[in-house]
Amino acid sequence: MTSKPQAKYLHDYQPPTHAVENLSLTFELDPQNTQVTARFTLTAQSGATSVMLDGIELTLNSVKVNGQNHSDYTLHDTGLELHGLSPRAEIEIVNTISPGTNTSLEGLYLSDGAYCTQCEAEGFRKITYFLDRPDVLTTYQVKIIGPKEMPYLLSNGNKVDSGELADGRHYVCWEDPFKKPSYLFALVAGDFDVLSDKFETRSGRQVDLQLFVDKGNLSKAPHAMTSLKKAMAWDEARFDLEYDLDIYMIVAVDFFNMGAMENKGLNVFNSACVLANQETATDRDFHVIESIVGHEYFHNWTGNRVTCRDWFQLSLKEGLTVFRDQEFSSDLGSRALNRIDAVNTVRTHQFAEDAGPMAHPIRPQQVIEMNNFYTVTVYNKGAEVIRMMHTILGEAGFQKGMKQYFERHDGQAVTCDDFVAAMSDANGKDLSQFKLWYNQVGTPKISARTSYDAQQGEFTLHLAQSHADNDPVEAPLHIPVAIELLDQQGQVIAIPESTAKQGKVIELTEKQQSFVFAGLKDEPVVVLLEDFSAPCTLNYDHKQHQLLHIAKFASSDYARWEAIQQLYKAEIKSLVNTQAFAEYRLPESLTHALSVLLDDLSGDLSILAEQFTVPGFDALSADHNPVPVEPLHQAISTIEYQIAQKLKPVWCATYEQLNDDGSLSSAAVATRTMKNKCLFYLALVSDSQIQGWIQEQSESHNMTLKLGAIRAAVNADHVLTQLLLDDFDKQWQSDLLVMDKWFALQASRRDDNCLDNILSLYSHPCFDKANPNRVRALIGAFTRSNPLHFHRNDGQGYALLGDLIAELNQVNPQNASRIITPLLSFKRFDETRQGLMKAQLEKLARLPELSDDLYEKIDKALN
Ligand code: B3K
Ligand code: ZN
Repeated sequence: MTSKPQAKYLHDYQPPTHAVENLSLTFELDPQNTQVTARFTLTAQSGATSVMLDGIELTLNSVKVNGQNHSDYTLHDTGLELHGLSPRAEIEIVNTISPGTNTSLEGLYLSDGAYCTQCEAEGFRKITYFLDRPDVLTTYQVKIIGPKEMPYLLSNGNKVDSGELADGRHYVCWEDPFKKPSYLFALVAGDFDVLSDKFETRSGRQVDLQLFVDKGNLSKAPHAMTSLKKAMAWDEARFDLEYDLDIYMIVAVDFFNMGAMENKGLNVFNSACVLANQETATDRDFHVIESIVGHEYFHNWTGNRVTCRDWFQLSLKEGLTVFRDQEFSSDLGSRALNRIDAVNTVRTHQFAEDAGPMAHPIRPQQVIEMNNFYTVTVYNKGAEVIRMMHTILGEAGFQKGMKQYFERHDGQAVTCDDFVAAMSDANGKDLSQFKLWYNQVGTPKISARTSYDAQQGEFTLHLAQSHADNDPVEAPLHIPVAIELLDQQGQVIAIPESTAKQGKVIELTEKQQSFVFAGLKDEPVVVLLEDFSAPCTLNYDHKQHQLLHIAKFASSDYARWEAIQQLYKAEIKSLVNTQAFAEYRLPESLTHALSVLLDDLSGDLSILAEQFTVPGFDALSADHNPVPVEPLHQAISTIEYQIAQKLKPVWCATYEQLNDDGSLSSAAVATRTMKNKCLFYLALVSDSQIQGWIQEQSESHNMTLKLGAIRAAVNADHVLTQLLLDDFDKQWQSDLLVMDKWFALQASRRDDNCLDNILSLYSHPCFDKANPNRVRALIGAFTRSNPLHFHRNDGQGYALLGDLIAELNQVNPQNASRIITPLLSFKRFDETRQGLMKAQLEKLARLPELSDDLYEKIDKALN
């Protein structure tokens, strides 16, 4: 029986016993038997004579210290402990690894025959014995020896040598002049098509840009390259940050556990986050690619030049870099749309994490498996925390803080406290209360009450904040609350700077606080938590007429969208209560407001489409305890049907008017978004004309339109569904990334045959359980977009997921651990479902070789 995995604690942090001077690595590549030779000099920091080098699943061949064979060591399961070291010791270690059998996609592995690495967080220890921790920084020299069939042998930094070897192999040497931690190391070897370009930095340096893709995919590479150049220019313009090496490489591989990895000078990307042309990728894919390419590039400063002292500080680089990529997307595209997107992610997924067994602060205090903490909390709530600082300090103040941060910490491994200190010192602003955001757990709640004194013309806003039950922090948080006051005519009422910064932002710092607005003629309508200025839930009894007023008059697209969301939510909630689905009619006031929106197609059609997006099952389920699975689903469907039916003539007329020019301009993208929205509703009330539209649009050469049509059919369980899916399958079997869209569509089908269909797709020629993209497409889509079948009360949906997790436990622990999430929150469901979900978790808990990744989550959920 193996021992229980042990947690590591932030409060146990100890600085490293040794510093490392230059690491030289030689790789002799072989699928089963890659030899790694590591040479480095250790300098003891505090008189230590032993060092513990991390290493797992390695075969040790030899150890030398100061040129002599060294046998004074202890080999542990998790590392190599060298004893009897002089204060300065030259180490040489030779070990072997087997990339060809490494299915965990961590360390060195093969993706479709190409070698690649993934080291963050702790994958370097699967390559060689080393101080695999982010606060040990050193320069790297890498020599890669490989077969000639692999013309590209890549690593970080600059290429300094290459040549042929007598045995028919060849080699390439790389040097990275910037000190880096081991998690930023990368190696790639294979045969690729390459897209090359150049970027001239603001100071006039020429940077070579190279994008490596699987053979035959060159036509899908230009968008990622353009995105990279945009990101480089944007970081100079907005953050005054320039690229530092002479070369920047991106490699796309299909076997990858996440989106991408910011290895210094050599990013490795999931092919899904690189490859796109309009025939194979949707407008959404194009957007996501741009933002991820940006995100990884921005890490070069926020993450690589200044890195994390320890993994508990992950949000230092991730929260900040997500904030930066969100700003990039917002500056390049629509700010409101990007905000809506970010807010949806936080409210749907992060709030759920906050309310479940894996709830943790953005700076976790304890961790068993670090890979489990690349979460929506660390990333997206982390970005909200950075955004709040930006809101409090303003753009100029925030930039001053960033400058201070780089001046102090370039080349260092630091903490979240260091970041906040830089912000605070640069602005002379006390952020000590603000720092509580790094410790608090769960979603804070703001309750608002208002009163109006007609005689005095005074409007008072009473705010109270409270913590979630699972929050160890009790003291009040420093919360920026953005507001807007609208008069009866819909005009924005100016708020003096003394009450609200920039006329908008009030700072809530106490448990309860009241804010008075004087000199008013009538009672205003108040917009609260405008732009989602803090990651909190808001409790305020907005009346329907007030929400309609906001939806019509608020100055921001975001606030108008939010008001409509609240209106939908209120309808759904009351429908879940009454369950009078058959008799339900959309209220006239709401129907009218919606049809008025559709009258004007001259604005941003993407935002218009968002206004017609009814909140989904996952977003709404948080409002109920237990989650009323069937009624909630039926309530959403009923509202959607009503929107379709009551506005059918308007949807038809709108659909017929909309024509995009086939480009990727934001106007064309918006037109396609709106066209798809029309078809989504129209499919629910189909007639022969609409059927014709669906058929015709499904034949489009533009993937956004094609998929929009098929999705509409699948959602409506339209008669065309099977036919369209079969055609798609026939057309796209040679393109796995496109087939992922098809798998996701299949997984969202709600007909009775749904589960058998998913099981049969496991043997589809394009499906492969070892590939995270395929699993995410089929199973991720099933658990996310098919609540009715996933939460079937016969437990078969849970069993389908449980069985797959059991299979993946050993194959790919990270992926298994990612897809288990929906089972963890069993407490939110009725007793029957709770029992069934728990049974799956208990079954998994009994697996003979349960990975640490799964252990941590299951243990937290069950105990
Ligand atoms: N830093 C990587 C994620 C690493 C995940 C390790 N399990 C990508 C990113 O956030 O940019
Ligand atoms: Zn990142």
